[in-house]
Amino acid sequence: KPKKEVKDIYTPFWNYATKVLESRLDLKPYTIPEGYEQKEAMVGKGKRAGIVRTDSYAYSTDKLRQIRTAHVQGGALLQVLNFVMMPGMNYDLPFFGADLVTLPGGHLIAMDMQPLFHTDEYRQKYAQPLQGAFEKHKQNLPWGGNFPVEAAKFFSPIFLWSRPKEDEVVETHVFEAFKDYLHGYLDMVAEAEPVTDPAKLAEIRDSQIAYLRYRAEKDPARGMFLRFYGEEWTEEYIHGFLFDLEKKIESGEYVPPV
Ligand code: DBV
Repeated sequence: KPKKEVKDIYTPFWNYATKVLESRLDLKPYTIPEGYEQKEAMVGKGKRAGIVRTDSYAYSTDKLRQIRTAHVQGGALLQVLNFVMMPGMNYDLPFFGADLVTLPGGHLIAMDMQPLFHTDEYRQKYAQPLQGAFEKHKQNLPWGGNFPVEAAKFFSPIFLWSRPKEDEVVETHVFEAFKDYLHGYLDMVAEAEPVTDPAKLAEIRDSQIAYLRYRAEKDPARGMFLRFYGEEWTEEYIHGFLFDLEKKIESGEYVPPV
């Protein structure tokens, strides 16, 4: 007897994002390490067995050092769209981050413009423009409750964090919020002017590195990737692709402006 049909929840999100990125940005290719563009593994036993597939996508632009997505498709077991945009170090832009996760028990939704600095001026520049969207969407996406305390310093005042139970909430309210946040972020990118002050550039560099180091070290997907694909693949995927800034600096492939 065939298994109950499981919806593919996040493909429409990524298809939408791809269209928007293509139409609003001048995209350049971004090399994904060989063997990491797509990965599959058989997971589970007997009737619960299934394939978990992870597809990776990446671009860059003049202002965005790396735009990248990991799309995990494991049917009823797990679905994830983790989509992050990382500005070049000569911009004080926040990071765009969407972590859309579907587990057997429900959904886990995180969307934010993760700030480099915690000043009123910075919030005015990069959170305020989306305050209205945040207020609107949080009515449909109530606060999802406890999350790691050490992560708090990386969030903005417009952090959407919710744990909806129903697929329908993801397909409607989460999708609408995703569209608003994506366009809101690209509006900020369009307006961003390069920073030239060496002291400011040094602050941006330190903040970007601290953030991405945290994300790599505390990646909540590490356990799952280890189980599916093994240690070697997982660590290379996390440090060599998902949060690759430090490796790119070490190898000289990315040269910070100071
Ligand atoms: N999270 C990632 C990447 C993923 C990913 C690269 C490619 O950063 C998936 C996959 N996140 C993922 C999975 C889980 C979570 C959970 C599979 C579930 C883990 C589990 O339950 O076993 C937001 N994501 C989480 C959690 C938080 C976030 C707070 C709960 C983890 C916990 O309670 O410890 N991710 C976190 C965050 C951003 C983000 C703050 C910023 C927008 O992307």
